[in-house]
Amino acid sequence: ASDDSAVTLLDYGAGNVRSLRNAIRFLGCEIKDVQSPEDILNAKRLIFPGVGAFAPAMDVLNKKGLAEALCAYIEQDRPFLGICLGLQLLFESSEENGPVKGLGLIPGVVGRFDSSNGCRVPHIGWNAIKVKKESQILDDIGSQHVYFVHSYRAIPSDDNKEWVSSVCNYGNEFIASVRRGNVHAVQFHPEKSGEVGLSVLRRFLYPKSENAKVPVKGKASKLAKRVIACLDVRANDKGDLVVTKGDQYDVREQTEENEVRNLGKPVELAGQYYKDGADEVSFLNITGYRDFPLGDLPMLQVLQYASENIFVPLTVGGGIRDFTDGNGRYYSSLEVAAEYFRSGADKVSIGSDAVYAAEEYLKTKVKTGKSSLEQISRVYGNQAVVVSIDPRRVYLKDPNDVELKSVRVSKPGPNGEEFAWYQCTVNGGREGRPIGAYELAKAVEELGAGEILLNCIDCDGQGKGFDIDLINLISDAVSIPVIASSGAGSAEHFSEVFAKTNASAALAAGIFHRKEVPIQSVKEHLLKEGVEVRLS
Ligand code: 1PR
Repeated sequence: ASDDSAVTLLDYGAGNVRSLRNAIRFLGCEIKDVQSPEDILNAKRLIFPGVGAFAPAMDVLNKKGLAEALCAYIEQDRPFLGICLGLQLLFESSEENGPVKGLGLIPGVVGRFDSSNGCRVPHIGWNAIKVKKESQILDDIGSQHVYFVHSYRAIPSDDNKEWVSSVCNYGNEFIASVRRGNVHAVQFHPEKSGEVGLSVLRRFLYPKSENAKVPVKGKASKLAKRVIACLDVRANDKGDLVVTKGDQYDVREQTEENEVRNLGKPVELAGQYYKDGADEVSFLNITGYRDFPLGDLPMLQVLQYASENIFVPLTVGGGIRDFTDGNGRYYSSLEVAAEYFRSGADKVSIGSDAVYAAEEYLKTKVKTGKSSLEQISRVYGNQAVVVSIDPRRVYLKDPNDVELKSVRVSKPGPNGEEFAWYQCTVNGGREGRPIGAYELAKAVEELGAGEILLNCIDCDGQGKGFDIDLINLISDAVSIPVIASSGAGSAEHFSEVFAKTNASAALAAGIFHRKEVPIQSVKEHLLKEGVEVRLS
């Protein structure tokens, strides 16, 4: 690519910007990284993806002299695109661990979403936005949904109205984008917003190729319910990484050879799900609990290849914990997560290690800050950390038989039991632990989880529908988003889970792998049932 197609990226090293790099390269641009304030002043086009928290970001900008260069660049009305925190930093200040002073270019204070009005925080997922004025990069966005992930937001006011180019609704109205001349910033993630997001980036990167036109007017939508495709990945007996799928977590065929069930190649299948309209794709490295994932390079390669062509969020789980390898080299869970992020993950998912951390926390009532969950959440933000729960139903005749939270089940157990508690397991469901899914969910929320992936071993692979009792128990217990998982057998199961519970997303594996129900038909069914969904 010629120098003309180069874009300057201000990556101050606080987290994962691989997704954005992938998207820029996919669109044919070369990337120059900012090393010094001069690089900002010499940029032809500058993209500023904010990651991490407000205060440390401002700190780095100030210490490296970048804040001043950034303000000068913007004051000169040169082509600029801020993303997420890259929008928030333009404001006067933020309440995030603050008040903390921002760059002060736009009047207003960035505040936290209010979870007291029933909105789950972080705000994670897809909304349509309302374009307020001709804004060039958003001109063909119309009522298509874009992907947000944040806990803080700026709100429109008389003082900043000359800047506000679009707004969105989550509890209250907040600023989805700003624009003045050549300076743009968006609260959503264009690099994770599928084709529509790529088109926003393209309009910024190639302004001349797009004729100015009258914006397609859309209106802000409710947060869409997400449909997530999940790929359980492991090596088969020949050593090839395959997408597998269990019945109640047993992934071996019921044949004489007892081989690992093989449902396809991870990169191919994930790419297909992106094209089919999955709102997110998750990879679970299901033998991560016993095989160290950094030794498992193919898994990192899967992630690298998949992320080059998938422009919706990618979550990766399996094996996130502290580890000492055969040579005595110690790896912290933070290093494992960092490697996943570097390879293209937008979020990581922690299973077993979160159970141990929650047990410890409930026992001591002390947050040590040392668990993988706490450390990763502190460095990358809680929106980047999912806790995956693998509970198994334990029926009870009398709810007083256990001290853990139980529920009255909608279908009685095999011996007519009317109650059950949900026991957490570790190591791929192999070991039951003395903690319930309810207790775990509340504890991990306090320890810094941003989202819960709620499986159910009893329902996994059965195609009989999600465990509504369990999903209600957990989604009512926490104020972070809950992803319902395990048991989807038809499009109706998705509308059922959204009608009967407050789940923010529903995940399925088997029906998608076996091509029984296409993702698109799940979306169309949900739309027919009046559920807000993103259609790609
Ligand atoms: O404990 O941090 O190493 O993480 C291991 C991760 O791997 C956990 O997230 C755990 O859920 C997952 N895992 C471990 N063993 C298995 C297994 O199946 N043997 N898979 C496993 C979990 C459940 C879902 C599945 C849904 C939907 N699989 O991922 O995709 O149940 O399936 P369905 O739609 O076909 O019913 P750690």
